[in-house]
Amino acid sequence: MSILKTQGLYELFTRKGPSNQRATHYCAGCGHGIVHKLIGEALVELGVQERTLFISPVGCSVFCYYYMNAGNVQVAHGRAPAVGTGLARTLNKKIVISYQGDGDLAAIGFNATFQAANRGENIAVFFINNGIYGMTGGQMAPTTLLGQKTATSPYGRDPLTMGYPIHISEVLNQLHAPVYIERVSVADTPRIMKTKKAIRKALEIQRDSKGYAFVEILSPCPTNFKGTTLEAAQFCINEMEKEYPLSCLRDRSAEVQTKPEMPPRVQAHDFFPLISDSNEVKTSNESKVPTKHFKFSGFGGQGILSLSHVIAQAAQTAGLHVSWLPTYGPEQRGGSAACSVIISSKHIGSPEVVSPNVLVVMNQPSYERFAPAVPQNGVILYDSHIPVDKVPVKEGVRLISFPAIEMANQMGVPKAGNTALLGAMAALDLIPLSKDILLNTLEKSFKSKHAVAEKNRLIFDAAFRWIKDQAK
Ligand SMILES: Cc1ncc(C[n+]2csc(CCOP(=O)(O)OP(=O)(O)O)c2C)c(N)n1
Repeated sequence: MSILKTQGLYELFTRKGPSNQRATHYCAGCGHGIVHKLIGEALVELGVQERTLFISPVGCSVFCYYYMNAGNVQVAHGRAPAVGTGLARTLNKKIVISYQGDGDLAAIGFNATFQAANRGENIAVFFINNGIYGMTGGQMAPTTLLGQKTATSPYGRDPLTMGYPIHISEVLNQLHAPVYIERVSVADTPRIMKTKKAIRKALEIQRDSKGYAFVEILSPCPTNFKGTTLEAAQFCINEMEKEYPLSCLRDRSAEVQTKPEMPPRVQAHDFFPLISDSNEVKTSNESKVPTKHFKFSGFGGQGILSLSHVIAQAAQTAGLHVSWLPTYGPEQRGGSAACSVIISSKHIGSPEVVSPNVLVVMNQPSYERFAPAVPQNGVILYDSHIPVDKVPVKEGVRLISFPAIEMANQMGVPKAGNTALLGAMAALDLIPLSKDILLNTLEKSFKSKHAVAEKNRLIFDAAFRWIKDQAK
């Protein structure tokens, strides 16, 4: 008798480490392997393998990406619904699978699950309920049965101190949006056949973009149930099913309509250059500028974020790729704010700026924090009040002192030190954009406050002239 190759899984499981393997890492009798096989087969049967993105969680199934022959993403513990939401919304016509254990889904990730279900995201969720944290050694999960002994409930789960098993399918069934919710099991062959149908249905719902589908799968964990494979399967049937009856709680797939595609305003390749067809970009003006990495930093309230925002918007207006990544402390006022901006005619991978070509700082702590990271040939534009001699910078870094705060004060708008810096940057040619685009964007940022806009324009001009005069 020959054993047929499972469809939808890789032939060899190419893993980091010594060798390629034909076996998965799962224990004998574990339900994960069976569910993988069923999903793989359904993807092939439905002809959707090429447009499927499989999200692996943290848990025993963390290595799903070694097995599933589809697009793969690995996410942080419990975050599959959040990442799935992003993928499903930006990649039209993609089938997004969120594969999660009960620790991952019902404990750390419960809120993300509940909210994604409530929004009716286009995701198929396969919830592997083995009543235990398998990967970490059999601790109690939200789904552990009353009286069940685990590593963290050695005398059995006691509802007085540990609460009751959570029925996730029933909880989600309170929500309006989900299209399909079914609880199945892989404890024996007839049950596996039903699970196959449920998996297929959830994937059909995704194929037709009909919304949220949730399949809970009771699954044996012989290692942590501390029994044989047969005993673990029997535990699923005889004990787990009493608490979690198998049933289809909801199927609205025949009534609901295909959801409209997301507007093209949000396109995947804007976020994921690595999975776009090519990294070549056609910007609207076809301009080619070298990629520039900026870091802006100062106290909250000094206008660092507005300054960087104007530059980012101006770059966008010029048809360039741009990223704007602010970071700030928890304080509403004061605290420090920093912002990474990247401008490029190519797609931008990560928005984080570690070694800025241009660092603009408005206070001493920011200088101390970021100046050492500026690489050779980089520029540091700093407000003149900052003592810079205590912190060494790399050789070949150009330090430019500019009295932005003083100038803004003298011109009667103390808050406009950021605008003065913008004028100085324009005069120093630190931004690969024309002065006109910068000024127009600055003006627009004040919306209808014409008087303020005018004052800021004057400050911009004064700063521009100041730099040019210095250069003479
Ligand atoms: C943020 C974070 N918290 C905790 C952990 C430890 N951890 C890894 S897997 C896991 C639980 C896995 O259980 P489950 O989701 O039920 O999957 P199973 O292993 O049983 O398939 C935990 C708590 C982690 N990796 N990351």
